[in-house]
Amino acid sequence: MSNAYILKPVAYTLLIVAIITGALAMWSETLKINVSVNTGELHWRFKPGSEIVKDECGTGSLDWNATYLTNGSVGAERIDDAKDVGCTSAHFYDTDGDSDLDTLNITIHNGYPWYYTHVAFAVENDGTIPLKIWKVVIHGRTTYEITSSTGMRLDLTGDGKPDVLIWWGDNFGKQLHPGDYADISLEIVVLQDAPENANLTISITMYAIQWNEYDSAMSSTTSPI
Ligand SMILES: [Ca+2]
Ligand SMILES: [Ca+2]
Ligand SMILES: [Ca+2]
Repeated sequence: MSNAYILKPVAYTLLIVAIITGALAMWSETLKINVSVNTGELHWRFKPGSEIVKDECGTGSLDWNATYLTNGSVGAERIDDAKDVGCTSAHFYDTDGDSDLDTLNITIHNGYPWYYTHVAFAVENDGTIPLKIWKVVIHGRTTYEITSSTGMRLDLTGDGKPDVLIWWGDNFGKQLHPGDYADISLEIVVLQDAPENANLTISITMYAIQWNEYDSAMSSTTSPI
């Protein structure tokens, strides 16, 4: 038997062993991915101390008369025989105890037809997500804009005749980043058909929406005014 004949099967055997050994010795290393989603908070509130009332109660302010309403225009003046018989109060409240002011109560005391008042305030984003001022629901009516030329006439007694008129400063669609705030104001006029000795209440709810949903939300809605 020659040496060449003997070595040949040995060489095959070594080769096979080498392959098996290589597979067993292959190193490996793993990478892990942990997914954690921490959501932010969409939150806004009335800015403390921001309320400004034109004919504030207790100040002795002469009343304002909605003289220009005969032309359908916003605004008022103090007529020559102006008196201080009506007044307006506006106060913020935290109704759910979370330390954020969520409600603004506006009360007109001893109002009468053509009595005019103006209330300004600020809303601020105290959350962590940018938001846009979306819509407002006034006495059950949803609107996304109130033009200064028309305002919104409200029948608060249910007799089909409007009792008050509201104009709203148009900040709808304004974007507020966390920490930002925006000034908003509304004007209220008592109309001729308002009843005497009545306690009329207007409920107003404002809505904010996350900034990136505003366009799609608006595309599916139309303003009633
Ligand atoms: Ca007054
Ligand atoms: Ca609150
Ligand atoms: Ca009415």
